[in-house]
Amino acid sequence: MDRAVTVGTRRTRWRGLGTALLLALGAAGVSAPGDIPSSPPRAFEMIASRFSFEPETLEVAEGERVRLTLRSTDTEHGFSVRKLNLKVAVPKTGEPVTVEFVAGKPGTYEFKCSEYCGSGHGRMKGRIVVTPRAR
Ligand SMILES: [Cu+2]
Repeated sequence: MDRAVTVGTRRTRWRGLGTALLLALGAAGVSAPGDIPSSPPRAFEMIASRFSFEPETLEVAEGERVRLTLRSTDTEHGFSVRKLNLKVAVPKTGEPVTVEFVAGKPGTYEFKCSEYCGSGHGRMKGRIVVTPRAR
């Protein structure tokens, strides 16, 4: 994977279509059919440190494209969302890691640290809450 330094050039893009997820590394844009919005992604930043994520909860709207930038303040952590088939390492250098995804369906998507980081690793988790769009 590309290991450039800045957020803008280092990116893993994920697209979600309902429960079917496609991984497109380095894709230049989102052109998937269906209900993917063409608006720019909603950006969030998250700090990983022993033994929590800050913020612990992200709230996004159904179908919204999300760009999440993670940083570690201490050691190597990981960020994984099993229901979104998403997993990324968050290096101990503090270098930012950006993931993009679309949370297609309303619900709660738990995420957790996927890299053993010490005694509290097991409680290092949080959630993405996807709220339904008004229809
Ligand atoms: Cu951990």
